[in-house]
Amino acid sequence: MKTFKCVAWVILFLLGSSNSWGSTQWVKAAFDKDAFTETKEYLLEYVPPAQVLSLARPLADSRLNASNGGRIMGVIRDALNGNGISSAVAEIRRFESDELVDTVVTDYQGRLLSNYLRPGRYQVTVSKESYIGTPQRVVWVERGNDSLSNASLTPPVPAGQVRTTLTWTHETFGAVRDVDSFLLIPGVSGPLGYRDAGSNYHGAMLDHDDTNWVGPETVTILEQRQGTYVYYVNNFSDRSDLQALGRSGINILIIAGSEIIDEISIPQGTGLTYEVYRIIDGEFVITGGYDDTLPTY
Ligand SMILES: [Ca+2]
Repeated sequence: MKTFKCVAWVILFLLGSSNSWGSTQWVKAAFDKDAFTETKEYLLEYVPPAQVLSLARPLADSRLNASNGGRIMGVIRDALNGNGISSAVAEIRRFESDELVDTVVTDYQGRLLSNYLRPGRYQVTVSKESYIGTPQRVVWVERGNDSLSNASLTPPVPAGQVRTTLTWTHETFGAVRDVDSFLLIPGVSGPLGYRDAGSNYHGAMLDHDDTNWVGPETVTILEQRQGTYVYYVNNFSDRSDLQALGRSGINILIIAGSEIIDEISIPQGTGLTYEVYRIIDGEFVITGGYDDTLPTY
């Protein structure tokens, strides 16, 4: 990140006429100093009274704006409690060349917003100290639009445990409001689901149930048993729309120790319930298919 040692004066102007100085918001700032031959534009986060929390980066390409570029936005949350993670770093690279074009730091609520980027395909990775970083995720940027890339981060998983995190998108993209995850456990008739969130259910736990878009929703197998586990997700809140689950941008990470052992996206299709994987006597099998016969209470 390029920094200035001194700034002669700062011009701040709000983005949009409806903004005011009474709340936290993103503002655009122009820095100017005699010693510098050009004026740079930065994004600042402003919290009254006049406290600048973070000074972000120079615009990747100041010729880009809403008329010829698009941005990547998202929220990064802790998989175990759903809280936003501040100061996580998202690196944005061109898909074709792997060139780093933007580096974004999340704000105190875990929100990220890139500079304007040329329309095209990008790879986004997110990292934060003491958490397992995300794998590269492909995001399409379109002219005049903000593309979404939400993610959850988890601390390393204790030895012998397996954690599955689920994130999705929000209403702007036609996503289901409340996606639920379920786990069938060997020798247990009813699945682990939202009814038992936060408690040890036959050696597994639904760490966090999100009911209002984005996620994360997280399941941890605390002690593996012989037999067959079945992990699946369900459209809880948009029951009349059998295509809604498949357009919810659902991303699933399976994590053991400090390794992401698989990443799965739910494809478009018809149904309320999608089976993601099974563990059969300790062996992972990615099954992947819509199956509305699976029990959801
Ligand atoms: Ca849920």
